[in-house]
Amino acid sequence: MRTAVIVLPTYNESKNITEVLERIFNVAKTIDQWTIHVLVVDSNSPDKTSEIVKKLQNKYTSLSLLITEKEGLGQAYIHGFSKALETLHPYVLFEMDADLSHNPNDIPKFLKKIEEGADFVVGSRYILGGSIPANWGLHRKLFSILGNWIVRLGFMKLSVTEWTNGYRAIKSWVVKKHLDDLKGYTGYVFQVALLDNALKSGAKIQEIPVNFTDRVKGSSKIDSVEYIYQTLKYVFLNSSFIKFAIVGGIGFIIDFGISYVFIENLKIVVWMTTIISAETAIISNFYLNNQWSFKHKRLSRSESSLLWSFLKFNIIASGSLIIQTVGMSVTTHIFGLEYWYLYKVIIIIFVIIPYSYFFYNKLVWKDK
Ligand SMILES: Nc1nc2c(ncn2[C@@H]2O[C@H](COP(=O)(O)OP(=O)(O)OP(=O)(O)O)[C@@H](O)[C@H]2O)c(=O)[nH]1
Ligand SMILES: [Mg+2]
Repeated sequence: MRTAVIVLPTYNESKNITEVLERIFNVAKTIDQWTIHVLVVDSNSPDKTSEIVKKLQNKYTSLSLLITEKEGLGQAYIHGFSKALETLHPYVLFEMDADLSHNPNDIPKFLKKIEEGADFVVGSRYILGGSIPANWGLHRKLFSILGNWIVRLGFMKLSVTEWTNGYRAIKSWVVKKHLDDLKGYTGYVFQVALLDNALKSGAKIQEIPVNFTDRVKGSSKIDSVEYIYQTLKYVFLNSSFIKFAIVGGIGFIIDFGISYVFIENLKIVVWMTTIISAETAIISNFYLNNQWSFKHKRLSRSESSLLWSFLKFNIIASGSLIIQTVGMSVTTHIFGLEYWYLYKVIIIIFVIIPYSYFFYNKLVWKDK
């Protein structure tokens, strides 16, 4: 029988811990094919959550406790995952809040997805059937919805609707592979970092709908301002899409710079200038994207297909040029020349960038 370990981080959850454990173990009784074990990771809660857990260990044999320093949610998960992997050899690790916001009755649905082949199951509040609490105030709703959209767009990974909710089932190999990379993410941003790492390593992600209920007892530990800052910082530093856009910007400067010097100072003919400047920008874009934007899918030098990939890159880039030429001709023909720069910016942002990002991912730096 396979083992699933539910890692339950707690900080001052003395009012919730008894009920959440009771509900988890009640559900566990109904699951035949899996052994369910719970590991509570308590960050030395002043309200003595750990004392309650110790007493409950007499009642539940599959209940472990790890007491850590108070270093944030991410650190609690890192310690909990490490301990679970070392001592319990699970096939699957669960993340779950201890404040009853996550319904233990959903556990079998997560396991079913794992059985069907998923590596990483996300409990999503934003797919059909999922929900955030109706009684949340407008700012809390906006904070949650917009936050998730910013991450989705920042990574240009629209297929994953939920980045921040910590109700997940993850195969052990995924966690093992990334535990060292995640050590720097001590707070709630750990959740975004773990999912991003899993996606980059080619883990198969599946979502199931979950209804998130507001905590009734105890208080929230989240520091919203710090959380927003850490999340935006993470997305900015780790998004292939943002890096790809920056590389495109560098390419533009190279193209423009060479054209300027060649035409203005060296008096070289325009057609030759354009070939040299555009191709230099393409080479720079290819190199920087390979080394930086798509480094998790980097094409190795020894690969005989490197040249072929570069050729495909050139074809896609030529496509951009054609789209831009046609787009500019059409828009200026219809609306006149007055605002040509506006049309150019719109075409680049809404057509060229998505087009090239899509095809580079599909044809050059293919998803694993
Ligand atoms: N071990 C440990 N657990 C933590 C820490 N911070 C938060 N938690 C736990 O992580 C889970 C989620 O934290 P919450 O404060 O409920 O955060 P939230 O769910 O985003 O916000 P609310 O539900 O509105 O309170 C809860 O079980 C907390 O007890 C920490 O530093 N250490
Ligand atoms: Mg909560």
